[in-house]
Amino acid sequence: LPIGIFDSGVGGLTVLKAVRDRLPRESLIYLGDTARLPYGTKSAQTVAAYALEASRRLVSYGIKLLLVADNTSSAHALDALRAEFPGLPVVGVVEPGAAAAAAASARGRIVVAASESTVQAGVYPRAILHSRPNARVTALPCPLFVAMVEEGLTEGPIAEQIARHYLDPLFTGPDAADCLLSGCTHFPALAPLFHRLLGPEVAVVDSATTTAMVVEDLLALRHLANRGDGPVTLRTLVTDAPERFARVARVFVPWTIDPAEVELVDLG
Ligand code: DGN
Repeated sequence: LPIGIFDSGVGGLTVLKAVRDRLPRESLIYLGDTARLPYGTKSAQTVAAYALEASRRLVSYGIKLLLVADNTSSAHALDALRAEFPGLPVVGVVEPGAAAAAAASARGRIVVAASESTVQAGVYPRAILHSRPNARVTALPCPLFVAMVEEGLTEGPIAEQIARHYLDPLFTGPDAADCLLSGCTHFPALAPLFHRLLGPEVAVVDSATTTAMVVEDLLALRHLANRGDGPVTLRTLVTDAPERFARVARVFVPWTIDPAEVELVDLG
């Protein structure tokens, strides 16, 4: 069976890429709920309801593990998803991302850049403090980064100005933070810009790689890893606008997605 990867849209491809790199023998099925994005500005209840609906569809195709690549859904819907699908391993991106930041930060001054809804949930500070109790964590809503990345503005004067608007207040002065965690699927695309603006002293981390490691460990633990050498498949489903999905995907993954191969599904 494949691993099911759920996201609110296209940004979850950053997580899909990390899983593909780490687990090249696993088949994957990705569902991006492009009809209802963005989740990042919606209420906890709405996000949880959407995530449940989309995940039910993924589960109906037959999957061995559900990976919630969307930070906002990981923040609001993980418990509901685990209750809905008992026996199915469900992995989110918040815990792995928090672990990566807790490990990478020199002095424990951590900024988590995320969607408004993820920040409101308070999940990242909680998870980071769990593994590093004396850390000082600021969760920072950065909604403009999402549109910026989808427009392909990952470098240049506009991107730089917006990044400075969000980050300068927290990364300057004697009390400056020393670690920036991307708590949103889109922000790894901005890592080169973050590195350039913040300098070598600041660790820039995201959850994609650590999430792929958690998936690998869990598959091994449950004896679910694919040992055969049969064909490896990648299916991509969206709830709206396959052409836009394929076009915007270029910001997130180095391979080309043929819009004709992106399947349109109706969750209604
Ligand atoms: N995929 C969302 C997240 O990781 O929070 C970002 C996009 C959005 O819904 N704003």
